[in-house]
Amino acid sequence: MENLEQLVTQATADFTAANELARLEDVKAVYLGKDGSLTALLKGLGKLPAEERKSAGAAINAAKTQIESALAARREALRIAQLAARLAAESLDITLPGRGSARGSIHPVMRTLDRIEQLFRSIGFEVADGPEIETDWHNFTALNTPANHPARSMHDTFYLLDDAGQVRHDVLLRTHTSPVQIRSMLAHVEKFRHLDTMPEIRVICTGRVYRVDSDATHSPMFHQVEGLWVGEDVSFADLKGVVADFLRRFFESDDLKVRFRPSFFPFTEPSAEIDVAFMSGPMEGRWLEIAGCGMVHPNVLRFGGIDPERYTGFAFGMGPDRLTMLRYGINDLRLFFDGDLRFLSQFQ
Ligand code: 2U9
Repeated sequence: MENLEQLVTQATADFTAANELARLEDVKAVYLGKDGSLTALLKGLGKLPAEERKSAGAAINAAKTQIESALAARREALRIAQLAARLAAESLDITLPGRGSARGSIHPVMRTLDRIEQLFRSIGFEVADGPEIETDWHNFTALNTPANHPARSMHDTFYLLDDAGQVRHDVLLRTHTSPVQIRSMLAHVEKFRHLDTMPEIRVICTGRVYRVDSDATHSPMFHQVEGLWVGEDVSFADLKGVVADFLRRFFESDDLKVRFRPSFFPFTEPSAEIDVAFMSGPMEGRWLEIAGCGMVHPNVLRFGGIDPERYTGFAFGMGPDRLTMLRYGINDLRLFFDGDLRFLSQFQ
């Protein structure tokens, strides 16, 4: 019996000495485990004379109960201590001031697009948009781009794949916003089919376009703005006036020089490249290529459902990414697409 009391005392002391739950489980095995001392005592009962067995069994079981409750008490104490330590370590100071939420800002290229749309709306243009996944017909055929033209190759254009992973040559990521103009012409003609003379088309479209190209000055996704004006007496002189006036207003520079250099595009004839020169500032006196333009090719008018014998039109296209770089003095196109807040937050 004395042994049993000692055992209980020793077990309780050992439990108290265990400072972690894992250690406590090890100590428990020493007393209550398969090879533990209490288990051994219980097993030894069979060897006792029958008259001693009952009282010895009762005493061992009483000791076992005491050890088990000492273990449970220690377990609970350790659990509470552990919880207290966690609460202390992970405590929140709810009196600290909040971090606040940062204000977002409009992306510089989107600012340019908004500004361009606003300037053209002010002279009676509508703003149209259309799908970024286009048909080969709307993107190339209707724009008078011949079947063997390099722009149609997979080196230059992203084509979509079919379910079997094969390239589909009839669906692509639009390479310019021109298909939106084709859609605008077709919709306009349809809308005014009942009239003898259709009202003028004056439309610009802005949006994302895609080409297989990537370096410091080319991104596989970039933005375009295109304009189209079709009517009965629309001339190259109108084109020059509209574009030069737009550029002077866009750059807020009345003395901006604008020149038109002959060029070639499949969708316009005649065609021109547009250059500008600033009369002051860091770019003073340097001619910079800024846009392209021309009179809409008769084939393109026809694809748009318009009679080229009766109507003429001009079109122009420009890159708002480049316009934004010039307006804000940005030298690397990739800054627009990196998502670096140190750059973007300068346009609050
Ligand atoms: C239709 C008919 C004609 C749009 C045009 C250009 C010339 C041009 C470039 C400027 C910078 C593309 O982003 S860029 O590299 N664009 O030079 N775009 S004429 O001509 C059209 C459009 C639609 C129906």
